[in-house]
Parts: sequence; structure tokens; C-alpha cells
Amino acid sequence: MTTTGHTPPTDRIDAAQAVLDRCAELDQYSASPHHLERVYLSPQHRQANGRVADWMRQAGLTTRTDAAGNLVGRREGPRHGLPALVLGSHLDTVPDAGSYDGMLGVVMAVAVADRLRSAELPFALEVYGFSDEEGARFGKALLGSQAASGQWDPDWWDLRDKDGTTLHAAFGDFGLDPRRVGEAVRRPEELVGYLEAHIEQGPELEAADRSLGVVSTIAGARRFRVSVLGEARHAGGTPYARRRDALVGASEAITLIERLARATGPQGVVATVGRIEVRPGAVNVIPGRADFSLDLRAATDAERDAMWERMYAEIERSCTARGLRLEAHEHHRAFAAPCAPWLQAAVAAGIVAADDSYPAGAEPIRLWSRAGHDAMAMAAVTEIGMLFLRCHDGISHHPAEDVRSIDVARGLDAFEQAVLEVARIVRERR
Ligand code: HGY
Ligand code: MN
Ligand code: MN
Repeated sequence: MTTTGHTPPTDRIDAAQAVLDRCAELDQYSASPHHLERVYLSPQHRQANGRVADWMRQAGLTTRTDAAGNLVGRREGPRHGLPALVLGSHLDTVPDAGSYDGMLGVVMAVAVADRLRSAELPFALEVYGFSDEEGARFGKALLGSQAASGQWDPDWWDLRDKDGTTLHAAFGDFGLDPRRVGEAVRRPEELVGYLEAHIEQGPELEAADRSLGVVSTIAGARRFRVSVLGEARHAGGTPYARRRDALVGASEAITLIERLARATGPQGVVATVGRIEVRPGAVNVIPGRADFSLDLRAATDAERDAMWERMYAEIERSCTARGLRLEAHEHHRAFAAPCAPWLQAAVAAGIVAADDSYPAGAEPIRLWSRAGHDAMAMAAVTEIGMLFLRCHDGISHHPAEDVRSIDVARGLDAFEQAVLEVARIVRERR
């Protein structure tokens, strides 16, 4: 293993434990004493940025907070101002989160930057702690990485959180100037590529009994608010023949959605209804309206979009048969982001060098990410690669989220090797 300084097995586990301890330390920066919750532009966001910046400086990186609240660490290459290979992930969480979704990738990136202090890399090295991958506060995901990749939309300034605070006001409260958000933008010529380490948030690596995998592509989600419109009436006096029950219609639609998605198989479409609201919501009134969320994903946008067309047509048929109307409003659409072959190869080389859960000569598993990641946004300005780590029972977005120290140990070595492989390829290209 051509690392800059081979880390013997015991140190390997110690290094992994140090990463896990840092992830645990970040749990204290939470909006709730009862569960982990850290959202964009919150006091907890600032605290986490501060602590990770300490670790970045200890790793020899200079640190700054960019114009969108992302934390950025940088170490120059052999000459000042060279394009950078960026490593990173996010520091924000969903409500009642686990300790590793996002944070593990940032802390591992800092640890790899530390390991490579004396490596002669042909580029600058940067680490991003992105500020808002989940979109938990303002309902729009990837705000930090979209700012960095030049995709900020001024319409977002009026987005409001659950307390009615606008994104514009929250910027000011955090000490950021909304007029300067464009200063966060990175240009393609400044970047060599982007690599992200992340827990798989699914069961494939665990089922294969492998520590690590290479991400082939990241699914792009389409999110809708689907409305079934009927007529509120008396729960007792209205015979079935005269009912237009919006909740029964929505229930039929939701089971249809699940049936159609499941039928596409384990590598097919995933569709989730995460929220439903029923009006008027009284126990003795037939629901006149039901609004539910739909999150739709697939390995390719074409598969996803074809499934949406089919779902909408079949739901509309079942609603019409019940005298109900159907409306759908799409409020989020991300495009699938393929990982660049050369960066997939670099990550695979890292796994081959570091992951002894694979038999000698075995090809690392390639899997598509059902979960979204900041890498999707960064794909707009540079080529991307992702390293997946096994996580316990595929659990994520839940406090039971967990990783094994041996997987983190292998992940650190693989991530370090991947960076060295990128360096080798960049030199070769010259
Ligand atoms: O929803 C997602 O896929 C990501 O975890 N935010
Ligand atoms: Mn997440
Ligand atoms: Mn994540």
C-alpha cells in the first residue's frame, strides 16, 4: 500500500476510533438535548463549523467560511493557487439524525488531509464541510453545495423555515451578506475533482459482507405534492354511493405507488410517501381533500420519469372511478449525477489497496446511490467520485445509524489511496 507512512493495523483501528470519536463529539452541537438536529445557519451550524475548523487547522489546512456558510479548508500544492482536489461532505443533519450521515465524510476527509501532509501532490487539497445537504430547515436540499457550484437561485431567498424566518433573514442572522452569496462559487478551472466518502445508507454492502464500495451514479430525486380532491360530507348520513372520499382515494394511490415501484425490483425505482395531510380532518367528516408527498428515485432519470408518467396515469384512473380529482405539483427535481469513470477507478484502486474484506483480485462492488449527496451539486462544476462505507443494517436518518471501526479504518486507507491515485493520474496527464 503506497501510503506516505504505512499505518500499522493497531494504529489503523486507533485512527478509525479517532474519527468515530470526532463524529460523536459533533453530536453535542444539536438544537435538541434529546436528539441530534443541526440545521442550516443555526447556532449549532456555527458551533460545528468552529470545531471542525480546529481539526482542519490541526491537519495543516487554512480555513474559511464561504459566503454561503460552508466551511472550507485548503492546503496549497507545490505552487500557490493550483487547482484543488476537493474532499468533503456535509455537517447538517435531518431531525433525530444519526452521527455519521455527512459528518463521517467530513471528518474522514480531514484525517486523510492530515495523513497526506508530506505527500507531494500535484494539486492543492481542499476539504468542504457543506452547510445544508438535507434541506431540513428551508425545504430545499443542497443549498450549500449549490452555492459553491454556482446554482444558487434568488427565488430561494423567500423560502421560510417552520418559524417563518426567511432564508434571506437567516443569512443576516448568521453574519452572511445575501448580496455576496455569489462569492461562494467555484469555477471548473479551480478544481481537479471532488471525492466524497459517505455511509451507504442502504443494505447492499452489508449483504455482500464488504466494507467499502464504489458509487457509480447518484440518483436524482423528483419530489411532488400530490392532491386528491373529493367532497367533505357527513360521516353518518352520506351513503357510500354518494361519497367522494379523498382519503380513501389517496390510500388507493399510495398502495398503487408502492406496488408499481416494488415491481421494478431491487435495482429499480424507489418511491416514498413520507407525509399526508387530510382536510378538514374531523373524525365525523368524510375527507374532502388529501395532500401527500412523493419522493421518486431511480438509477437513471429516464427510468424515474417513465415511472412517474405511469404512476400519474394509473392514479388518475383510480381517482376518476371514485369521482375524485387529482393534482400534482413538483417542487424539487435533481438530475442523476454519474461518477466520472476515472474517479470511480481511483476509488476502486483505493479499495483494492485497503479493503481486505474483499478476496485478493476481487473487483470492488459498484452501486448506485439511492440517497442524494453534495456530490450531485458539485457535478455541475467538476467531476465527482464517491466511496461508500457499510453501515449497520443500512439504517440512516435515524439515531441507530452506526458504522464499524474496521470499515472506517479500511475507508480511511482507501480514501488516502484514492487521493494518491488521483495524483498519479493527474501527473500522467501532464
Ligand atoms: O434525501 C436524501 O437522499 C439525502 O439523504 N438528503
Ligand atoms: Mn441524509
Ligand atoms: Mn448525507
